[in-house]
Amino acid sequence: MFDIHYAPEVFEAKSQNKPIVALESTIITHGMPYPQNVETARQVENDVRDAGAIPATIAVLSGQIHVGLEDSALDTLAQARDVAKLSRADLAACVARGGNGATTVAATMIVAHLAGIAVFATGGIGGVHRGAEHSFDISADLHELAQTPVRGVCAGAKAILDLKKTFEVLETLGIPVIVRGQDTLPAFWSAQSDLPAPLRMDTAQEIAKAHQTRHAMGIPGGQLICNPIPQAAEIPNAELAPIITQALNEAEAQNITAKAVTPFLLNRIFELTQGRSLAANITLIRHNARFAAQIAAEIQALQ
Ligand code: PSU
Ligand code: MN
Repeated sequence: MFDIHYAPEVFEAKSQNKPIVALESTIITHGMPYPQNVETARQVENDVRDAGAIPATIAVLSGQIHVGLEDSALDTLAQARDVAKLSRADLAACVARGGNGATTVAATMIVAHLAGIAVFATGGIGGVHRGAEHSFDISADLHELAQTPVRGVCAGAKAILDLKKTFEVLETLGIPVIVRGQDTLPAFWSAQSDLPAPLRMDTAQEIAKAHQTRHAMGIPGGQLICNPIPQAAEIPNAELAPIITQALNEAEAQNITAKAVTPFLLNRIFELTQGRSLAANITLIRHNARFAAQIAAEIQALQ
């Protein structure tokens, strides 16, 4: 039906019980322009290695599920223009048809779980879009976190979303939202939002323990760890808010819907900030990768 192709270093890490961090690939194909996308993907993998774990970037290539992408596969993916954006709804169809696809947070979690990987890193998760009361646009990432036992490190939900509604839904779904080292939720490109942190923990060890306890109690689903962007790299909320509003208005005027919404907004904000949003995005994903590696190592140590 399907098989999983492991990159050699991931295969070895699995057999030696080394900590592994899964990485999504939609950020490469739909979240960043070429060549920054491929450069960032490699840097992020090296950040995971430097922090003591093995990176496993996940994608579907010619119908085969890849866990860990070798250089040539990553290059192909980063430059290809016909790569599908895969979430829970389309992952299996892409495999069945022999297609190429990049995995969102939701699909990355599904594959990570199949591969026995406990932790993933991303930039920002999907969530409840502004105006969701009309569009019903709520990312499948949220329901995935509720049911699949993989822990994710992000810099918050992307600030293009309705953050208040996003965190309400996370609470409704019973997903622990843990903020690292501060009492407010971060807002992706900004270190601070005006929303309180549902839970605060300051070390990877505490987070790993919370994970183990949930698992031991038989509570299904994952955990979301919000790791604020380092202050020096942030774009403050006040500065970004009018730009996000402009991008949202343009999306509405151009009738952008469904899967196209997030990539459209990220690209417009990149243009409107003259690339500053991309620089911030690169810093935060690298920061998340390092913390995810520490959490993966702590989980491994507890087992
Ligand atoms: N984080 C980024 N850039 C991205 C994404 C996350 O910094 O492009 C992707 C992730 O793959 C996430 C997806 O799962 O956007 C959410 O898309 P949607 O809102 O259509 O569910
Ligand atoms: Mn959506």
